[in-house]
Amino acid sequence: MKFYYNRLSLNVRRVWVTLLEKQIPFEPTLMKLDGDQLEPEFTALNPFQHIPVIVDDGFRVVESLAILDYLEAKYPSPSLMPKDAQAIAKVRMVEMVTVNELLPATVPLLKQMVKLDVKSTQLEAAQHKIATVLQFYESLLGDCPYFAGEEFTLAEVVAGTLVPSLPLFGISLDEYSKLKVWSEKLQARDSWKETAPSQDEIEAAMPTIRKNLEKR
Ligand SMILES: N[C@@H](CCC(=O)N[C@@H](CS)C(=O)NCC(=O)O)C(=O)O
Repeated sequence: MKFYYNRLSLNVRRVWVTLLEKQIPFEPTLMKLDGDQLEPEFTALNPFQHIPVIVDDGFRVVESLAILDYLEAKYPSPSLMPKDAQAIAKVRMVEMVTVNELLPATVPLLKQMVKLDVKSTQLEAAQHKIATVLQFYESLLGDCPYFAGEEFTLAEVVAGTLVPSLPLFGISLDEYSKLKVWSEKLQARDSWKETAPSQDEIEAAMPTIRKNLEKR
């Protein structure tokens, strides 16, 4: 299994954590996002010039959520997707809300962090959206340890590789007590520790992050 990755990419980290949780052996290819993604050889693999990409037995998969579904189907043990209809719906809701609501809402905060111009109305809208998502997660957790109940699933992998980073953008989790416990528990797992970027790595990547954000 070839895995095209970068330690600072949130879209990559959910795939990386899944590979580790499922103990799937893989061959990592580090991609520097200041140009490696534009090389013809990589563009042939992913015409959208994005990571993550995996190539398994010659079969190429792009789009992180599609990769997670592929890994779950091909390497079903340990299972990270429940069988019960409501539990499946909860996992998919959390995945999609993370990718479609929470992740885009972090962009204005990231821009502010790297000192790019952002309108205060955009910042307020982003903060409001993030609060709505966190409240949604908090009520979905209810009294269960994980989103779909007693079992750790892909919902944890997808939301749990973003939510613990929110304090870096100035968003406190203090108001969301259940989510905070959940987040701390995930960060104690070996797969989270192994894939967490260090402060030095974050600082070294800042110029590239800034350049990529200027385009958005
Ligand atoms: N929807 C895609 C998004 C992938 C994506 O945007 N990856 C970023 C890294 S987090 C990337 O490759 N950026 C390089 C670029 O835009 O040039 C997925 O979930 O895999």
